[in-house]
This record gives sequence, C-alpha cells and structure tokens, in this order.
Amino acid sequence: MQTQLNWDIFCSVIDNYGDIGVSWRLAKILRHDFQQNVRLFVDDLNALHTLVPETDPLLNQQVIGQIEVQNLTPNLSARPGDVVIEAFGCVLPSDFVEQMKTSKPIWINLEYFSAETWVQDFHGLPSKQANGLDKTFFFPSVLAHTGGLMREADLLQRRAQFINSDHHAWLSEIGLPEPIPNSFKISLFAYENNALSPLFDSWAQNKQPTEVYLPQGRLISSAQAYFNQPLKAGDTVQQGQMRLHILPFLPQAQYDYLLWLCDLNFVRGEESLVRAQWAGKPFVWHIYPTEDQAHWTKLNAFFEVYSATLNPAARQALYDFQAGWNHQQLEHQAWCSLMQPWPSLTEHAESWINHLESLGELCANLVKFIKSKV
Ligand code: TRH
Repeated sequence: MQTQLNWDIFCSVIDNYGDIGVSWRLAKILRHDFQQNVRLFVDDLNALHTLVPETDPLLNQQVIGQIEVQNLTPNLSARPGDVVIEAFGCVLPSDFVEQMKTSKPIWINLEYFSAETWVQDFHGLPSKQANGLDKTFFFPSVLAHTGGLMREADLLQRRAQFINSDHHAWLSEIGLPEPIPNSFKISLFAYENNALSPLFDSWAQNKQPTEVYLPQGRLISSAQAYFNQPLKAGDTVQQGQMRLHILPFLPQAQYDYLLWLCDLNFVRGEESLVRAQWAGKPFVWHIYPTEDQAHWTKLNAFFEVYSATLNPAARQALYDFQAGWNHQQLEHQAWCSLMQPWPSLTEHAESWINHLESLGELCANLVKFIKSKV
C-alpha cells in the first residue's frame, strides 16, 4: 500500500501468550512488510517482555523495532489513529472510544482463529456499535473467504535457509547439544497434560534416538511428575532412547527455529498453531480448553479442513492421536499408528503451505480491506 496510515492495536492479556503473541506479530508485519505507522497498546508489558526481551516492563512508552509500545491503562489518553484494531474483542478505554466518535477511524475486531464454517459468513461484516460507529470482524482462518493466516514476507525464505544449513550457531546460542545423528526431533508446547507420561514411555522405546525439546512453561509439571525430579532450563534427562532437553522460554523470533528444527511439533492455543502450519512439519494441537467444551467443535472443524486431502490411514492416525492428546489419554498404539503413515503426514504438512498461500496472507488481506475503505 502506498498510503502510510496510523494504526492502533489494542491488546488485553487475559491469560498465557496468545493475545500478545498475535498482537505483536500483527504490529511487526504491518510495520516492516507494509511500512505502516503502528502503535501497540498492551496492558501487560511483562507478557510482551517474555516474547520480546527488548521490552522494558517499567516504561510506559517505548519504541521497539520501530513500533511504538504503550502501557494500556483504563485512563489512557491518546488520539485515535486512522485504523483501530482491538485484538479478540478487548475493551477499549472509554475516553479513546469517545474520541473515535469524532475522528471516525476504521475499527476492526481481530477475532480468534477458527475453521468453523460460520466465520465465512461473519468475516468482513460491519456491526453497528452503540456509539454509531461500525466495527468490522476480521477472522484468521484456513477457510476461503476469511482473513487467512499471518506470515512475514520473508518467512518461507528464512525457513528454507535454516533447514538447509547446519544449526550449530543457534543450538549453541541457546545452550543445546548437537542432536544425535539421525534422531527424531520433537518440540513440546502444550498445557499440563496427563498423556505426557505414556508418550514419554513410547519415545523411550523408539528404535530411533529421540530428542525432545521442552521450553519452560506449563507442561513442565507433567515432565517433572514423570521423572520425579524438579526440572529447569538447561537440564537434560534421559529415559531409554529419549533425551529430554528443558529450554528457556524462547523469544518469539526464535521459536520458529525450534519448529523448523523438529520433525514433529506439539503446539497449543492459537499463535503457535499458526506458526506450526507455516513450518510445514506435522504437528499436534493442544487446543485451549473452554468450560463449555466448545473447543472440541473448533478442534474438529480445523481437523476436517486440514486433513481433507490426507489418505484415510494417515487421517485416522492423526485424528486418534490428536484426540487422545486433548483428552489427555494416550496408549502406546496411538503413537505407533501415527508413525506408520509418517511419509504421508510430512508430505501433507509441506503441501499445506500451498493451501495457506492460496488464502492470501492476513495482513495483506487486512491492508487491502482498509485500502478499500479510505
Ligand atoms: O499461550 P497460549 O496458550 O495462548 C492461548 C491462546 O491464544 C488462546 O486462543 C487464548 O484464548 C488463551 O491463550 C488465553 O498459546 P499460543 O496462542 O500459541 O501463544 C503462545 C505464543 O508464545 C506464541 O506467539 C508462540 C510464543 N512462544 C515463544 O515465543 N517462545 C516459546 O518458547 C514458546 C514455546 C512459544
């Protein structure tokens, strides 16, 4: 887009890292790939600091990578830009909304990822607000006629470079030993999960040496229960053929390297699911569980789309394994069944990228939408 607009992104951190993970990536892509002026308002600078260590949690206002970051407080005083994006329907400060009545920015609610077909009907629809302004719903999804998924312009090129290089420099930077030659590599990012113990048993029995990478976080309690010892970043423990490495929680910019390094990635929530898809490697999604159990519908809707062109054996094996992981109950057989159609699963994960590309990239779609309104 030729026009340089002022974009305001609002993020309220509810839990975990998905809200800020998505908001920060959106800010970065709009700034660096589309040369837009971006302000990010976030109510938890510590969460941003975890993903982006350059963040100073004590500074109310700072510039990080050409993005203006401001502490979001209910009494925030700022003039609205040309575009206002609320991430996941977060509540905007009332003064700010008051000013929007006169400045009339384009107002977007960037919604949660979903592959349920109803999002096709709601994507891009304006909804009249009490203050008379329209708010438009924008849905990240893997379905046609939606927003698509976010991806940096150079991501696939960087991925290819990483995969085709040796990873010595990065591995030693984060204090990891060289993987055992011909080992099977797995990254683990999930909520607490009782199925980790039977899975560790399966990996311990693998014929191939198995390197497992677990960044510090909620799942570590399940790993500690299995090894019956406290575990911290830098620790490596072994059981049979499995070597488990505990990593620090990585800066967001480095998390992709881990996904690219591994043969299989366990991901969770929303943002890591998207990164796993762009990594082009098989993955298992631990969906964020909701009390009303609506997450099962969401999980199955995504699986339907993702697996539509997989052969029946691979599809069933992946379905069973992912369902078991989310139910927190896995038998050794589920792991063996997943490994049987492995070549189909890897081929499919790689070609899935073409499908994502066909949807258009989310920020490009968003910029196009905004351009049609200004
Ligand atoms: O942290 P999450 O569980 O976030 C979730 C989801 O967003 C969910 O939809 C929401 O409702 C819930 O929170 C409240 O998982 P997610 O979405 O994958 O976000 C994690 C972010 O952390 C993502 O940007 C990847 C990043 N990350 C790192 O930067 N370093 C790491 O080492 C790891 C493991 C992840």
